[in-house]
Amino acid sequence: LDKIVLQKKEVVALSKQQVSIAQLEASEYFQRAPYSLRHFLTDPQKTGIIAEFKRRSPSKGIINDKVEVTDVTAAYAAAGASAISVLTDTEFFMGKPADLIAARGVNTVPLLRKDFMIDEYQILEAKAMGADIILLIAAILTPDEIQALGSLAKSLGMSVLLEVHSLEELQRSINPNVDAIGVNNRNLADFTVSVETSFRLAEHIPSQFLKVSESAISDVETIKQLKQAGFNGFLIGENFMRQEDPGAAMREFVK
Ligand code: IGP
Repeated sequence: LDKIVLQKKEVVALSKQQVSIAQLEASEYFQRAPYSLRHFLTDPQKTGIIAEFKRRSPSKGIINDKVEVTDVTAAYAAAGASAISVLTDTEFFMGKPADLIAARGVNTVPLLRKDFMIDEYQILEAKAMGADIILLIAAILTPDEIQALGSLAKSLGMSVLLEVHSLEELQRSINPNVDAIGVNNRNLADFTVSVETSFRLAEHIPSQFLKVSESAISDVETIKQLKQAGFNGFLIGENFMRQEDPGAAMREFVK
């Protein structure tokens, strides 16, 4: 994680030199009113699934580098995704801002900019890319940073997903700018996974926040149990992406 944050600081510094805030604010998507994560996650016509486009991960290496972001995300939405997550990190996940921009062009569901947000500039970038939701990872941010980044995102009309992996992270990081708490079943420090993490933390999440369970979800039975535990959202990446046709995999999964 330290390595990712250091690399991210370099990327942000470079981007700031290349694209001014005025340029971000002038971009086509910056003025659009974002879709609400809450609205789509609580829509009974949708699945609650936040389907992810992820070509590679540090833990698994290449997952799928043969598919197009527009095809896959449009198929996810058609299969009932409540939202779509697109990795924009290049170094570790083989994603790019252009992937999110392309996904925006073909989708009318909320899009999550899945990246390691450490600077307010990245929130403005996310808005310019057409994102509706930003991710704040408690493991790499201080409570003050989470508050400030969340407050900027809210002022832009975006939804905020706060990712936690432990009770301690949850309690120190939670604040009113957050819309949804994402319990990451994957420990980002050692990559071990356990859905128990979600069941353990569920009762500690105050009811005004949406509850999202993230990572290592591969069967419908788990989703049923998570729903019973009060979860509204289910972030699924690899289970779909490792298939030749991720959209068809999601269709099969929800039918
Ligand atoms: C998806 P999975 O196991 O379904 O592919 O997990 C998502 O939760 C995972 O990609 C993720 C992630 C992150 C990636 C969760 N938090 C933070 C990058 C950064």
